[in-house]
Amino acid sequence: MRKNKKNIRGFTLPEIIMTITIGTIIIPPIIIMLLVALRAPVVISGAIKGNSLASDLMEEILSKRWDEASTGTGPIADGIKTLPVDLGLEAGETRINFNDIDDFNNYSETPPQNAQGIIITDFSDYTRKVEIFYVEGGNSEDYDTELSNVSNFKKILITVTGPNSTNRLEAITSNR
Ligand SMILES: [Ca+2]
Repeated sequence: MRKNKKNIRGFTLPEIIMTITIGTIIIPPIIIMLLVALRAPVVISGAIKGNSLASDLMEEILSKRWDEASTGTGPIADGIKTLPVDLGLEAGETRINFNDIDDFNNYSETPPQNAQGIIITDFSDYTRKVEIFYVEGGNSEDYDTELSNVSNFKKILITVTGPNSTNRLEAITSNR
């Protein structure tokens, strides 16, 4: 019996050589590109770092009581609120024992520290500054004008300055 060789079709030598040649040219650059992509460090922009530093500090500040005189049982009366000229830390207080929001007024740190006063690594060229002041708030919705008298609203303004970025974060807190 004779096999019909016409139906048995393999690759010719020129086809094999052509395939190997094309593979040799195309595949190495693709592998190199993949390796470079996998080894490339993740670059986080200065603005994102600044935003993260601002958010962290805002969270810490908001966790404090509204005023030195606040007891956690509700709003306090005007007569015992910290006067605008006295907004800031009380005698003997340092960062690790700040206990109310306005202790952070005029606070500045370079490099940034965490709530325990420990320097946050990788942010040595960043500065965080905080301003706290009374605003009208409420129905007036004036959250930008600094008042010279007490009110039921304090504004927190955080500015983070980095080598190539500036981030500002604001919040309003009410007498609680
Ligand atoms: Ca305090």
